[in-house]
Amino acid sequence: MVQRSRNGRIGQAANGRPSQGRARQRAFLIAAVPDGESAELTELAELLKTSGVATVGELVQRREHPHPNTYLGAGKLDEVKAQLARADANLVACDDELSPRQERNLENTLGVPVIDRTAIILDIFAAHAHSAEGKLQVELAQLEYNLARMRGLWSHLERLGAGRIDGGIGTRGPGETQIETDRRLARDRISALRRRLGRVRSSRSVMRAERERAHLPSVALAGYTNAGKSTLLNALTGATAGVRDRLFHTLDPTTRIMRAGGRDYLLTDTVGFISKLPHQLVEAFGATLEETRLADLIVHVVDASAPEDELLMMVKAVQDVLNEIGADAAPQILVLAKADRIDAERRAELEFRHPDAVLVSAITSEGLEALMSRIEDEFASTLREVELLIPFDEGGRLAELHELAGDLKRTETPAGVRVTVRLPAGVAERFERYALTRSLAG
Ligand SMILES: Nc1nc2c(ncn2[C@@H]2O[C@H](COP(=O)(O)OP(=O)(O)OP(=O)(O)O)[C@@H](O)[C@H]2O)c(=O)[nH]1
Ligand SMILES: [Mg+2]
Repeated sequence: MVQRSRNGRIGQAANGRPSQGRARQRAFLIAAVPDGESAELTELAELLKTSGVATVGELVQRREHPHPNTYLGAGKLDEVKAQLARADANLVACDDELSPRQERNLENTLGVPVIDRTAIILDIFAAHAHSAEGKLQVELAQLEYNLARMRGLWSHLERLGAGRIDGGIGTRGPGETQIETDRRLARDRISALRRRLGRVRSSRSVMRAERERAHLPSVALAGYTNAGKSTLLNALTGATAGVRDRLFHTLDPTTRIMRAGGRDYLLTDTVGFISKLPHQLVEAFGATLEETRLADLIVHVVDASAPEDELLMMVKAVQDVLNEIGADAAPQILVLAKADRIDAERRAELEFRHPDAVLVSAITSEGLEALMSRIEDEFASTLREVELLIPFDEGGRLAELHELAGDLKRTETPAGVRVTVRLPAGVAERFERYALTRSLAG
């Protein structure tokens, strides 16, 4: 249930389930879309459904840019107003992030609470966060979002009488005098959250595990939300990461060892992306996104059962976020998942349009072997033969090298164990301080 509570946060209703029968929150969707772009609002409806809100109507205006004051043009707003009454909507949901001014003007004109795409996504993240770190990251993003819109929020909601939707968005609000206090409290809380996140991060178990296994080549699964990333992690490593047909099911990273061709790799599944991913989330989830940024290889998973234009849109949205977080330098493999859902014609089309991609299905196991070989090949193409001298008191390092490569040569010398081994370039760098010589080897 999307609702804004007393301090301006948006959160899931206590039971987290959509209500039965006629939905309590019935949203009318609006969007301003430039010519040539898809006018489909199915994803926004899906996001709302995830938050337990029903969709009862929609209106899309074709315009190059949203109106700076009212998002839609005046004529379209009249139309929306008439349709709201007919559809018996008690909430308007906008497919873009609104400026505080646009949001306020829309509410004044339409007479119902207005919520934007960012608030809806933040709401879902809040409901799906489980770990301490995840919860802190979401709260930070929500506060950043709300801080910008505190001014004047309460008084105009009171004028609207939004309280008539009991328990719905903006039902209660302190008076205008409360605003400055709220803003100060929000800023204090943001600093406190940043400090706590730093502490949680440095002690969290994932990070410890990472440090212990930092010598292994790392592969990050990245992709649009609901693409099938967690399912693929499970299929490739025998893990039991949570899988569900809903948006943003995974928020916390899970890392498992994948064994392929006699070598071990670290495979990490993490939060999914979406188009217009709120920048507040990208910032707040910096530590989580680090897993992707630091990976040696990115496996980009996309749902092959989506129509081609949607598939391209999702690939681009993911690419944009990868660029934004600085994860665009690592090599990538494109994986077309859910192959069991497509017919022969679409299969041929995909092979033609995406010749470098690997088609997989976690259900039939199709393509999993091929994907593992592709991952091996990516690292193999950077293999270097290195000669290392491992001191006797660093036996742990020798064990690591055995995990990395079964075919190493070792001889004992008075100074330590001399090892000749072929390592992927990125991994070899992590052993640089033991290097005796280094030579290129195909
Ligand atoms: N038919 C079919 N369904 C799949 C396949 N892989 C995943 N799914 C389904 O797709 C849905 C989403 O799968 P997840 O693995 O949770 O997707 P995700 O990318 O981790 O999603 P988020 O964590 O929410 O971003 C689930 O209902 C899965 O059962 C597949 O190969 N074939
Ligand atoms: Mg997942």
